[in-house]
Amino acid sequence: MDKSSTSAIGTCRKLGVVGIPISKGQRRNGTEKGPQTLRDGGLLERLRKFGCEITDHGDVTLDCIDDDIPYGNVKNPRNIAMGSLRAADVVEKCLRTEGRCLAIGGDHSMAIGTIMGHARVQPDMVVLWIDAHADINTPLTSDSGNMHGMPLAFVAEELAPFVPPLPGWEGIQPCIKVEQIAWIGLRDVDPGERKIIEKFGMSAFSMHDVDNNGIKGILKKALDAVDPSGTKPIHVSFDVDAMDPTHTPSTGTPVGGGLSVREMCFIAEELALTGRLTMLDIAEVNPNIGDPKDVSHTVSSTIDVATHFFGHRRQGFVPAN
Ligand SMILES: [Mn+2]
Repeated sequence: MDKSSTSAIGTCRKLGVVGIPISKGQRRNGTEKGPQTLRDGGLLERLRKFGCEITDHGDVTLDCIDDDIPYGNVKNPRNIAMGSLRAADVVEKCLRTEGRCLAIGGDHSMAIGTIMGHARVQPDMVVLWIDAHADINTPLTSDSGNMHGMPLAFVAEELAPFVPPLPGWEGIQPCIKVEQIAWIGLRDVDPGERKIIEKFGMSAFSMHDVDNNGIKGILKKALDAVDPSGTKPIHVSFDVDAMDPTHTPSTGTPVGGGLSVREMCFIAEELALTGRLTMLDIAEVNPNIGDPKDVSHTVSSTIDVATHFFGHRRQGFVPAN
C-alpha cells in the first residue's frame, strides 16, 4: 500500500461503465439524471485521460411499474426489484468482459443490483460502503420506507431472517456475508441500524473514528477487517453524501462533518494501488438539488474523486505513451 512506484499506473486498463438511472429508492426526483449529469460533466473523458480504456454499456433500461403499491411503509418495491435485477445482469456482463466496472447512479438502492452482479462473478469480494448513512435498515426498521436506506439488508445473508418477502423480490437473494462489509464515513446511523451492526459485530467506521485515527488508519482497519489476507477483489460503494456537503451539496440527504476531497482522494489512490478494485458505485448525485453552482461543484468533486480510483495520482505520473 505504501509503494510509490508509478509503473503500474496508466498502463491499463479496461473499465466497463454502466449507468443506473434509478430514483425510486428515495423521495426526491433527480437522481435518475445522475448518470447523464456525470457524463456531461466529462467523467469518461477524464478517466480516459488517466489511462482507462472505457467500454460504455450505456444506461440500464428501467421501465416504470405504475401500480407499485407500498409494502407496509416500503415504497416502490416492484420498481426497485426490477431495476436491481436488470442492473445485476449488466454489471455481471461488464465484469466478465472488462474485468472492472464503474456503475453511475442513481440513488443508493442501485447497489442491490451492483453487489448481486458482482457477487455472481467474484463471490469472495469485499464491500467498502463509503457513506454518511449505514443503509442497512430492513423494511421493518426503516422509518422512511425509502429503499436507498436498505440495500445492505437485502444483500447480506445474515439479515435474511429479518427481511419480509417483498412483492417482486422472488429473484433476489442475499449474496454476501456481513463479514464482507465495512463502512467508512458514518455520521447518521439509525438506532435499528446500530442494533444490527452490534448484533452481527460488523465493521463500521464513523467520522469519529476518522478523527481519532486519521483516514490512513481507518482505511487500513476497514481493509484488515474485511480482508485480512489482502487478496480479495474490492467493491467500493461510494455515496457522495459521504463527503462533506461543502463539496457535494447536490445530494438528497446531506449531513455535515463529512469526508474532505482530500480524504476521499487518499482512499481512492490507496485502493487503486492495491490493484484489486474491481467495482465502484457512485450514488446519490442529484442535479435537481441546489443551484447550478452547487450542481457543478458536486459534479466536479465527484469526478475528481472518481479519477483517483482509476489511475489519477496527486503526485503525478508519466503517461504510458
Ligand atoms: Mn447511501
